[in-house]
Amino acid sequence: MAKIALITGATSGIGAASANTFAAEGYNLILIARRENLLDAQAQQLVEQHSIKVKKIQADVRDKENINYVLETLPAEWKNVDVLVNNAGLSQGLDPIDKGDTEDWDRMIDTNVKGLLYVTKVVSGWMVERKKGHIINIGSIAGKEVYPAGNVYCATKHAVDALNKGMRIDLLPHGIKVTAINPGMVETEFSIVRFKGDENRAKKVYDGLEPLIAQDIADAIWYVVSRPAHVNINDMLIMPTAQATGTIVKRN
Ligand code: NDP
Ligand code: 8X3
Repeated sequence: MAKIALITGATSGIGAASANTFAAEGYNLILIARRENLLDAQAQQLVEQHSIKVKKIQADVRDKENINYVLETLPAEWKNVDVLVNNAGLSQGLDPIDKGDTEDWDRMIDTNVKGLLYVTKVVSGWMVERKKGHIINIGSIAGKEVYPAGNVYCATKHAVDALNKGMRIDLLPHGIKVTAINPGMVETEFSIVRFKGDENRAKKVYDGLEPLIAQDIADAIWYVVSRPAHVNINDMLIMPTAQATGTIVKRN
């Protein structure tokens, strides 16, 4: 029987590339994101190209009641999730702490931390029942260090780092693998979202250097998922060659 991967934030960037990779490996997919048109187009492409099954869930991971409802009402066969990729996330704004917008802070904390928790609570419960599964948490270099004006985004990714460790301890008795994938700069919609649609400012982030692409991270996810049963990759930090730390980069 085909394995199942559930990917949050599947309509763009790392989540979309991961969906393609898992589909190419023959996984059936549960895809969660808010933009229904993108979800529809992506599901159609994956089904046509890879002859897999896709369950689309148009939902906001911040909506606790709805996330519980849409997951708990899935048909039983879709609850046999082998891999959960907690990827939905965002940065909003890049301001010093005294200038930050509290709505941006709420959006980041609610999505990157609470949304991840709401999905994990339900899906890890299914994994505990089956005594198997693998949870991949998408953290960041921002979860390993703090950079100027990164304050709240960095705090959310440090929380993901802590949760990744906590999940591994709690789920150890049940044989469930837990891995953090921590990327540096990946050119996706991330910077466009961070700068609220300002595409010029977003482009400048990657000026004069070669950033990672979403597929680089999807490849890393597939690497950790495809290790033998006795091997767990706890944590992976992946940077463009042109990036040494969160802020030190080499531009041509
Ligand atoms: P994108 O903006 O390209 O993709 C983000 C995805 O998350 C989209 O599919 C979006 O879909 C979804 N999403 C956002 N908010 C919600 C929500 N409330 N509910 C459901 N889905 C949501 O960015 P990336 O692919 O780069 O980001 C993916 C993850 O990688 C994030 O956690 C990010 O923090 C992390 N990361 C990114 C790095 C980078 O440089 N790009 C570096 C390090 C980590 P929709 O809008 O349809 O809901
Ligand atoms: C995204 C990478 O360096 O912009 O998590 O924080 S960074």
